[in-house]
Amino acid sequence: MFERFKQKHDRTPKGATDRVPPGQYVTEKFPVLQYGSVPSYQALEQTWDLRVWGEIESPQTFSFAEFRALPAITIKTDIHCVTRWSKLDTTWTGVQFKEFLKHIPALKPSAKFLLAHCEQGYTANVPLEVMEDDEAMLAYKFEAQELEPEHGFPLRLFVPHKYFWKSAKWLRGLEFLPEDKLGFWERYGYNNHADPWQEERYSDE
Ligand SMILES: Nc1nc2c(c(=O)[nH]1)N[C@H]1C(S)=C(S)[C@@H](COP(=O)(O)O)O[C@H]1N2
Ligand SMILES: [Mo]
Repeated sequence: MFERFKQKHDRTPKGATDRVPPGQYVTEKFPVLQYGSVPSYQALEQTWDLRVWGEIESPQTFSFAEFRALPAITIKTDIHCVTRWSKLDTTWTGVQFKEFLKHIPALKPSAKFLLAHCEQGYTANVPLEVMEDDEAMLAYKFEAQELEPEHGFPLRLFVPHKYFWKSAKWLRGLEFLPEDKLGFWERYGYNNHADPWQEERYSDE
């Protein structure tokens, strides 16, 4: 019994157990996971933009340059994938979601949920309440480098307090909704709340 406990915990860096949610193991690697293929872009100013619409005074579109001109922050935090890997002390740069809201038309009082729209139709839903978190952001750098294409270049949602599928890669749109609407994995049986500390992995749990 003790041996099994020890083996399990030996894979975790010293002092980090309180940072590893139940059922997760720590990896130094950065696994790549997605449904579909990795998009590639030629000239971002022509081929990429970010649209915001829904429960907002008027829709808005950011070009690549406009988006990158927004004030950015860098944070260090841990990420947790539902496939059981966690990665500690990852550094991300981007626009904090709370800050982003200051640069778009006012949300209507009816705006309660966010649906992220990505290339190839991938979606992920998050309550706006969760996006108010200090660490929730629209991220474009990992460890001070531009995101790799397979990790979401040129922009991904970043919601580290939820399982990582909510951190939608290749972001193209943000839709503000009055009611929750399930995203891609949420429709396929994953838990809508997706809190790693509660082990909310699947919807029937
Ligand atoms: N657009 C898009 N974003 C996505 C996915 C996807 O299939 N498409 N997969 C999600 C899942 S299941 C995980 S675990 C993380 C993985 O991010 P990574 O490949 O950078 O580790 O991306 C999430 N974002
Ligand atoms: Mo995932």
